[in-house]
Amino acid sequence: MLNLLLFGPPGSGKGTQSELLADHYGLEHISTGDLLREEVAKGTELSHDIEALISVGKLVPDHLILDLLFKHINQMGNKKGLILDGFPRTYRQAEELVKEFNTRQWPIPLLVALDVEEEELLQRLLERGKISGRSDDHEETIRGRFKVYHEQSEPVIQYFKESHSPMIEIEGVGAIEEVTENLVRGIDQFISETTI
Ligand code: B4P
Repeated sequence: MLNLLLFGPPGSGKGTQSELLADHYGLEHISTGDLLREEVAKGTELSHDIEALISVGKLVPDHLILDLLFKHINQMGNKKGLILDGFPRTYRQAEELVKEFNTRQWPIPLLVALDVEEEELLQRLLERGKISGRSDDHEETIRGRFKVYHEQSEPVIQYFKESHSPMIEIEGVGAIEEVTENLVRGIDQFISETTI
């Protein structure tokens, strides 16, 4: 079983690259952002609270995302592995993820960190905002999402270091296909050095 986590700041290409990598390795792609947007679209009890948080660039509470994600995973059939996109986004989510995967006796996912500088991220998200219709793709919210990333999501890297969990960093700038090639090269090298 191969499990991957695509990690990086907003707009770093987590969603874009996760889809391509899911095809390449035959993995199940799960985006927590998409799960939340589906929840909002369903108009469930939680929709209003979720949308209120997303639209100002804040993270939804850990217990909510953990519940949503593991319910989704439980409903899946047998898979070759998972690619998680946008999760974990806090230290606590990382701890719970490792705990849960250990309980299931699944390999701890390889964290793949995409490295892209902030000015490029801002341009990409402003560009996406022209067509996405997403409530969080405008400048003020994007800047707020960068702050949330530094304060709440970067500690995930610290958790992976402390727990000696597998991690690689990949340059995320360049044409989409070039970034995919960099990712495949890094992941293949990890696979060749590990018994999965
Ligand atoms: P996400 O949906 O995960 O949004 P994102 O970080 O903006 O997306 P991503 O990095 O995937 O960017 P993409 O590939 O699309 O989260 C949205 C919100 O949901 C969060 O702010 C939070 O409120 C909530 N949430 C989600 N998960 C959560 C969790 N675990 N806990 C709590 N809250 C959570 O790329 C962006 C753009 O760049 C696209 O237009 C793409 O075409 C373009 N692009 C990609 N690669 C490119 C390249 N190489 N060159 C040029 N453009 C490129």
